[in-house]
Amino acid sequence: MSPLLKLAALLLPTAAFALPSDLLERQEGCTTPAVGAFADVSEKGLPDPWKFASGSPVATAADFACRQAEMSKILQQFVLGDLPPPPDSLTATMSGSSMSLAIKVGSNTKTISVSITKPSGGGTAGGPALIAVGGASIPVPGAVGRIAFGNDACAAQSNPASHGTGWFFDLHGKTHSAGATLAWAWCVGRIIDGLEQLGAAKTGVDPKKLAVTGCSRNGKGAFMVGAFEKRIALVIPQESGSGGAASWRISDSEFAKGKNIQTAHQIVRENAWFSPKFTSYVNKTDTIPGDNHFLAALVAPRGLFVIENDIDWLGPVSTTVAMRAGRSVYDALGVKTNMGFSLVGGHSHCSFPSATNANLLSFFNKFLLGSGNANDVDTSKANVTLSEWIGNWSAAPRLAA
Ligand code: MCU
Repeated sequence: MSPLLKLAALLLPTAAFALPSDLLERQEGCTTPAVGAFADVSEKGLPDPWKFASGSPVATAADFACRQAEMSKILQQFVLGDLPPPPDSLTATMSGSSMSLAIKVGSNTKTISVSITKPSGGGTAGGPALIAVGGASIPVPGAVGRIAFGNDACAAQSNPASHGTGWFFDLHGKTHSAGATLAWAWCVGRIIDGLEQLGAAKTGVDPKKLAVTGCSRNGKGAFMVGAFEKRIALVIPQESGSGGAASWRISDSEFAKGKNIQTAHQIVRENAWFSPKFTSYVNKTDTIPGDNHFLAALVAPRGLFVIENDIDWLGPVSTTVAMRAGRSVYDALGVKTNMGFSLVGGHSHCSFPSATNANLLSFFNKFLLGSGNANDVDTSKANVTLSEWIGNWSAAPRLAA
């Protein structure tokens, strides 16, 4: 912790938390435990978004913003690894359709280039654009530009041993705790820094009108980018399954029932998507004081359209429960339709079903193109009992987003 944060923590009231002051951080107007300071729990159900780790209730919109800071840190501590602060310096230049970013962290430097297809008709104010994590497999309205994010170059996803490879790790060190999906969120943040620095007249893009998408492993990434990078207006994770829209706990429960479903204990043996810190929790996911409905709660109240499939491996029951739990958070914020959950099966992995076109378009229209309302979307036919998983939550407050 920086000396300034330490001083702030010392000066702030700590009564709500039974933690030593050096384990508290002042952030976004809140005093929250630091990453590393959260205790293990023993919770079969999904952790309650309406209760702080200290046990205090989340009663106001300001409380919820603070709980979001906690949820972010919990996921970092147990699953994702640490999200570093912005770099020490970043210099962006534009040449044709290519944006170059010279980035410095400590004594490490890296220059990367990003390809931008400018939106049509944006004028000097710029237009909306979709950041595609490794590519997009959804229909995109013509007026929306494209930004290609080469996520594998930022943090590799070949196998568990590829942790530490990529320009994120060149800047932060090979042993940095971030798993690939969180590293991608940091790298996308640098693309947005570049867009902001250059301005719409040069890039053609309005940085306040950004969406992110990706499918499957890159859908996990799109969800993480949206959850940890607040400058994204619309988040569209597609068929992210385990580690994305699915809940670790519910996937374990489905596995115990004999389903062919991806679990935490399998996923860390397959790839480097999550932090090495996660490994000690993959056989006891009920001790983590968070789960993946927190991802939706972190995107809230911004636009979120979660696309899933009925493929067993992705966990249709798990994604349906976790994302309905997420929608209940949006509901409490008075913006239920800002989040849609679309599980339409009967098609191959990452092929977009045309039956979903109109619902997806309603999200582009509302959050990027400024017209109309998002449709009220919950299309899953999975047979689930939400109360089994969130029945122990405190009564949701009514908060204005
Ligand atoms: C759903 O995303 C992954 C899945 O987590 C992996 O287990 C599997 O190997 O690959 C999926 C994927 O990325 O497919 C393209």
